[in-house]
Amino acid sequence: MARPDVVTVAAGVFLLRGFARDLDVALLQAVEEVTAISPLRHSLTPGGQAMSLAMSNCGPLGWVSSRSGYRYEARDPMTGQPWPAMPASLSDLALRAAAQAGFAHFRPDACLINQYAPGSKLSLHQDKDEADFSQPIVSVSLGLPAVFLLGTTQRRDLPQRLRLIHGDVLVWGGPARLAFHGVMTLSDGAHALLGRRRVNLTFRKAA
Ligand code: MD3
Ligand code: FE
Repeated sequence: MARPDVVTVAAGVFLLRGFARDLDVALLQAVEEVTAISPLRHSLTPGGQAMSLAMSNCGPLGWVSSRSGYRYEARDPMTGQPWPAMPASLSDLALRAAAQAGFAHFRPDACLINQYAPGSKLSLHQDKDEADFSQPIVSVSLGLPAVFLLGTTQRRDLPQRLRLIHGDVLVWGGPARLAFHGVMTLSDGAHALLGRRRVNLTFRKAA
């Protein structure tokens, strides 16, 4: 039975409204420290297109996209150096959010930072580059609101829409771990702290 402040959006998908809001300044500062070392960049898809969103990573492993495919790497291909360490403020938040949603002892080894400018989007996909699908994923939304698309494990099923705002945290696992999902084209706007962008932190146990 989920906690009263956890909304079950679908089987295995838990919404923690505003869970990260009080931490926003510290989270943004942590993101800035990471991206000063491993800058946000528009990676290429295997098809050779630059992604509309800009990404970086912190932690032992980072998710990388290039002409040769998708994979986790211990080093940033842009700098040749290991990814910056995951700040404790980030890993603690992910651990607490996962526990609140019923997933005890979540120790992410990868934090993907996605930055969306107005006009950026993320097409419907599954997260399946990780070793153990019994591990949940934690997603933290900061800045401009976004509409998430929440599908099922079958691409043909019509996804439901979910509006996420600054400070919202989504945890999914179990039957939803391999659900198709995406982010609709970001509308223009200005957020008081982040300005004209949305930043999403995705915490995963990749290895
Ligand atoms: C999965 N990023 O980088 S997770 C990704 O907003 C990615 O940038 C999202 O998907 C982003 O791979 C954050 C979005 C998400 C939302 C709901 C889901 C994934 C979901 C529901 C079920 C399964
Ligand atoms: Fe994803």
